[in-house]
Amino acid sequence: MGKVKIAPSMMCADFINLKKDLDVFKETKVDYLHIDVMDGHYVPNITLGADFCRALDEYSDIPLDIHLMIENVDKYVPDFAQFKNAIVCFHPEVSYHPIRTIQLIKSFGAAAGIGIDPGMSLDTIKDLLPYVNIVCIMTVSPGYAGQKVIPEAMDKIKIISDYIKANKLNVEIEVDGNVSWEHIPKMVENGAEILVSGSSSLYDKKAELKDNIIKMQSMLD
Ligand code: S6P
Ligand code: MG
Repeated sequence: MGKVKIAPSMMCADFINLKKDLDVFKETKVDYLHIDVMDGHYVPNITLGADFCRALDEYSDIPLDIHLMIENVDKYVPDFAQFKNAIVCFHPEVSYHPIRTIQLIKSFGAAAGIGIDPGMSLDTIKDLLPYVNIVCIMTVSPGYAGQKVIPEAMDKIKIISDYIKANKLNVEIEVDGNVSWEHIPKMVENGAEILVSGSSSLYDKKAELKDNIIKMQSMLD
Protein backbone atom coordinates (compact mmCIF):
# COMPACT_ATOMS: atom_id res chain seq x y z
CA MET A 1 0.00 0.00 0.00
CA GLY A 2 1.22 3.49 -0.86
CA LYS A 3 1.04 6.55 1.32
CA VAL A 4 -2.44 7.24 2.71
CA LYS A 5 -3.88 10.32 1.01
CA ILE A 6 -5.67 13.26 2.59
CA ALA A 7 -8.81 14.82 1.10
CA PRO A 8 -10.09 17.82 3.09
CA SER A 9 -13.88 18.10 3.05
CA MET A 10 -14.61 21.48 1.48
CA MET A 11 -18.12 21.72 2.92
CA CYS A 12 -16.39 22.14 6.29
CA ALA A 13 -14.09 24.93 5.00
CA ASP A 14 -14.17 28.55 6.07
CA PHE A 15 -16.13 29.96 3.09
CA ILE A 16 -15.39 33.56 4.04
CA ASN A 17 -11.67 32.83 3.94
CA LEU A 18 -11.58 30.06 1.37
CA LYS A 19 -8.42 31.35 -0.29
CA LYS A 20 -6.58 31.12 3.02
CA ASP A 21 -7.59 27.44 3.39
CA LEU A 22 -6.61 26.68 -0.21
CA ASP A 23 -3.20 28.26 0.31
CA VAL A 24 -2.67 26.09 3.39
CA PHE A 25 -3.63 23.02 1.34
CA LYS A 26 -1.12 23.97 -1.33
CA GLU A 27 1.65 24.60 1.17
CA THR A 28 1.04 21.33 3.01
CA LYS A 29 0.54 19.39 -0.25
CA VAL A 30 -2.79 17.70 0.53
CA ASP A 31 -3.79 15.17 -2.13
CA TYR A 32 -7.37 16.08 -3.10
CA LEU A 33 -10.12 18.58 -2.39
CA HIS A 34 -13.24 16.58 -1.47
CA ILE A 35 -16.36 18.36 -2.65
CA ASP A 36 -19.76 17.17 -1.47
CA VAL A 37 -22.50 17.82 -4.01
CA MET A 38 -25.96 17.35 -2.44
CA ASP A 39 -29.27 17.96 -4.16
CA GLY A 40 -31.89 17.87 -1.41
CA HIS A 41 -33.41 14.72 -2.98
CA TYR A 42 -30.92 11.86 -2.69
CA VAL A 43 -29.94 13.40 0.64
CA PRO A 44 -31.95 15.90 2.70
CA ASN A 45 -29.26 18.59 2.52
CA ILE A 46 -28.26 20.94 -0.33
CA THR A 47 -24.59 21.87 -0.70
CA LEU A 48 -21.96 22.63 -3.32
CA GLY A 49 -22.26 22.66 -7.11
CA ALA A 50 -20.28 22.84 -10.34
CA ASP A 51 -19.57 26.58 -10.05
CA PHE A 52 -17.90 26.00 -6.71
CA CYS A 53 -15.81 23.20 -8.28
CA ARG A 54 -14.84 25.52 -11.13
CA ALA A 55 -13.69 28.25 -8.76
CA LEU A 56 -11.49 25.80 -6.87
CA ASP A 57 -10.16 24.24 -10.05
CA GLU A 58 -9.19 27.63 -11.47
CA TYR A 59 -7.42 28.73 -8.31
CA SER A 60 -5.77 25.47 -7.29
CA ASP A 61 -3.85 22.62 -8.92
CA ILE A 62 -5.04 20.11 -6.34
CA PRO A 63 -7.24 17.47 -8.03
CA LEU A 64 -10.93 17.58 -7.19
CA ASP A 65 -12.53 14.57 -5.53
CA ILE A 66 -16.18 15.19 -6.34
CA HIS A 67 -18.71 13.24 -4.31
CA LEU A 68 -22.10 13.34 -6.01
CA MET A 69 -24.98 12.71 -3.62
CA ILE A 70 -27.60 13.50 -6.23
CA GLU A 71 -30.36 11.90 -8.28
CA ASN A 72 -30.39 12.10 -12.11
CA VAL A 73 -26.67 11.54 -11.97
CA ASP A 74 -26.12 10.95 -15.72
CA LYS A 75 -27.59 14.37 -16.48
CA TYR A 76 -25.02 16.10 -14.26
CA VAL A 77 -21.88 14.00 -14.89
CA PRO A 78 -20.69 16.25 -17.76
CA ASP A 79 -20.76 19.31 -15.47
CA PHE A 80 -18.39 17.65 -13.01
CA ALA A 81 -16.25 15.21 -15.01
CA GLN A 82 -14.79 18.05 -17.11
CA PHE A 83 -12.30 19.20 -14.42
CA LYS A 84 -8.64 18.26 -14.87
CA ASN A 85 -7.57 15.14 -12.93
CA ALA A 86 -10.97 14.93 -11.22
CA ILE A 87 -12.43 11.92 -9.48
CA VAL A 88 -16.20 11.74 -9.86
CA CYS A 89 -17.94 9.48 -7.42
CA PHE A 90 -21.67 8.65 -7.42
CA HIS A 91 -23.96 6.37 -5.45
CA PRO A 92 -24.88 3.42 -7.70
CA GLU A 93 -28.45 3.13 -6.38
CA VAL A 94 -29.34 6.38 -8.20
CA SER A 95 -28.45 4.95 -11.61
CA TYR A 96 -30.49 2.37 -13.56
CA HIS A 97 -27.28 1.27 -15.30
CA PRO A 98 -24.31 2.06 -13.06
CA ILE A 99 -21.71 0.62 -15.44
CA ARG A 100 -22.99 3.03 -18.08
CA THR A 101 -22.63 5.91 -15.62
CA ILE A 102 -19.06 4.83 -14.84
CA GLN A 103 -18.26 4.73 -18.55
CA LEU A 104 -19.78 8.18 -18.98
CA ILE A 105 -17.55 9.60 -16.23
CA LYS A 106 -14.46 7.97 -17.77
CA SER A 107 -15.34 9.26 -21.24
CA PHE A 108 -14.45 12.76 -19.99
CA GLY A 109 -11.05 11.54 -18.77
CA ALA A 110 -12.06 11.60 -15.10
CA ALA A 111 -11.52 8.77 -12.64
CA ALA A 112 -14.75 7.05 -11.59
CA GLY A 113 -15.83 6.11 -8.11
CA ILE A 114 -18.83 4.64 -6.37
CA GLY A 115 -20.07 5.73 -2.96
CA ILE A 116 -21.22 3.01 -0.61
CA ASP A 117 -23.94 3.85 1.88
CA PRO A 118 -23.36 2.25 5.30
CA GLY A 119 -26.54 0.20 4.69
CA MET A 120 -25.31 -1.23 1.39
CA SER A 121 -23.55 -4.61 1.38
CA LEU A 122 -20.48 -5.72 -0.54
CA ASP A 123 -22.67 -8.10 -2.57
CA THR A 124 -24.56 -5.20 -4.15
CA ILE A 125 -21.37 -3.55 -5.46
CA LYS A 126 -19.12 -6.53 -6.28
CA ASP A 127 -19.98 -6.44 -9.98
CA LEU A 128 -19.08 -2.75 -10.22
CA LEU A 129 -15.66 -2.94 -8.59
CA PRO A 130 -13.77 -4.11 -11.72
CA TYR A 131 -14.93 -0.92 -13.49
CA VAL A 132 -14.10 1.78 -10.94
CA ASN A 133 -10.93 3.50 -9.79
CA ILE A 134 -12.18 4.41 -6.32
CA VAL A 135 -14.67 3.05 -3.84
CA CYS A 136 -15.84 5.63 -1.30
CA ILE A 137 -16.98 3.76 1.79
CA MET A 138 -19.23 5.97 3.84
CA THR A 139 -18.97 5.53 7.57
CA VAL A 140 -21.94 7.86 8.23
CA SER A 141 -25.25 8.17 6.37
CA PRO A 142 -24.72 10.63 3.50
CA GLY A 143 -26.04 14.16 3.96
CA TYR A 144 -24.24 16.01 6.73
CA ALA A 145 -20.85 16.69 8.24
CA GLY A 146 -20.41 16.28 11.97
CA GLN A 147 -22.13 12.90 12.41
CA LYS A 148 -21.01 9.90 14.47
CA VAL A 149 -19.52 6.83 12.82
CA ILE A 150 -21.76 3.81 12.19
CA PRO A 151 -19.64 1.06 13.82
CA GLU A 152 -20.48 -1.70 11.31
CA ALA A 153 -19.19 0.51 8.50
CA MET A 154 -15.70 0.29 10.06
CA ASP A 155 -15.78 -3.49 9.49
CA LYS A 156 -16.99 -2.96 5.95
CA ILE A 157 -13.72 -1.16 5.12
CA LYS A 158 -11.86 -4.39 5.89
CA ILE A 159 -14.40 -6.61 4.11
CA ILE A 160 -14.13 -4.55 0.91
CA SER A 161 -10.35 -4.21 1.22
CA ASP A 162 -9.95 -8.00 1.59
CA TYR A 163 -12.22 -8.55 -1.42
CA ILE A 164 -10.24 -6.09 -3.56
CA LYS A 165 -6.95 -7.77 -2.62
CA ALA A 166 -8.27 -11.31 -3.10
CA ASN A 167 -9.53 -10.44 -6.57
CA LYS A 168 -6.45 -8.36 -7.49
CA LEU A 169 -8.61 -5.38 -8.39
CA ASN A 170 -7.09 -1.97 -9.00
CA VAL A 171 -9.43 0.07 -6.77
CA GLU A 172 -8.44 2.61 -4.14
CA ILE A 173 -10.42 2.75 -0.90
CA GLU A 174 -11.62 6.12 0.31
CA VAL A 175 -13.33 6.47 3.68
CA ASP A 176 -15.79 9.30 4.28
CA GLY A 177 -17.57 10.23 7.50
CA ASN A 178 -16.34 10.96 11.03
CA VAL A 179 -12.72 10.34 10.06
CA SER A 180 -11.57 11.44 13.51
CA TRP A 181 -8.23 11.35 15.31
CA GLU A 182 -9.63 8.41 17.26
CA HIS A 183 -10.88 6.45 14.22
CA ILE A 184 -8.04 7.09 11.75
CA PRO A 185 -5.69 4.31 13.01
CA LYS A 186 -8.41 1.63 12.73
CA MET A 187 -9.65 2.94 9.37
CA VAL A 188 -6.12 2.78 7.95
CA GLU A 189 -5.48 -0.64 9.49
CA ASN A 190 -8.70 -1.86 7.85
CA GLY A 191 -7.58 -0.62 4.43
CA ALA A 192 -8.42 3.09 4.01
CA GLU A 193 -6.16 4.72 1.40
CA ILE A 194 -7.84 8.14 1.09
CA LEU A 195 -9.22 9.89 4.16
CA VAL A 196 -11.98 12.49 3.77
CA SER A 197 -11.15 14.89 6.54
CA GLY A 198 -13.78 17.25 7.87
CA SER A 199 -14.99 18.53 11.22
CA SER A 200 -13.64 15.44 13.04
CA SER A 201 -10.01 16.11 12.14
CA LEU A 202 -8.65 18.87 9.84
CA TYR A 203 -11.53 21.20 10.70
CA ASP A 204 -11.40 20.26 14.37
CA LYS A 205 -11.64 23.77 15.84
CA LYS A 206 -9.36 22.96 18.77
CA ALA A 207 -6.36 23.77 16.57
CA GLU A 208 -5.41 25.67 13.41
CA LEU A 209 -6.02 24.01 10.04
CA LYS A 210 -2.32 23.84 9.19
CA ASP A 211 -1.42 22.25 12.53
CA ASN A 212 -4.18 19.68 12.08
CA ILE A 213 -2.84 18.77 8.63
CA ILE A 214 0.69 18.38 9.99
CA LYS A 215 -0.69 16.22 12.81
CA MET A 216 -2.55 14.01 10.35
CA GLN A 217 0.46 13.69 8.04
CA SER A 218 2.63 12.62 10.94
CA MET A 219 0.04 10.01 11.98
CA LEU A 220 0.15 8.60 8.44
CA ASP A 221 3.96 8.52 8.07
C1 S6P B 1 -21.30 13.51 4.26
C2 S6P B 1 -20.24 13.92 3.29
C3 S6P B 1 -18.89 14.00 3.92
C4 S6P B 1 -18.70 15.07 4.97
C5 S6P B 1 -17.63 14.62 5.90
C6 S6P B 1 -17.28 15.64 6.86
O1 S6P B 1 -22.46 13.23 3.57
O2 S6P B 1 -20.15 13.02 2.23
O3 S6P B 1 -17.89 14.14 2.94
O4 S6P B 1 -18.32 16.26 4.40
O5 S6P B 1 -18.13 13.49 6.53
O6 S6P B 1 -16.40 15.13 7.81
P1 S6P B 1 -16.88 14.92 9.31
O7 S6P B 1 -15.60 14.71 10.04
O8 S6P B 1 -17.60 16.15 9.74
O9 S6P B 1 -17.76 13.72 9.31
MG1 MG C 1 -18.33 13.19 0.99
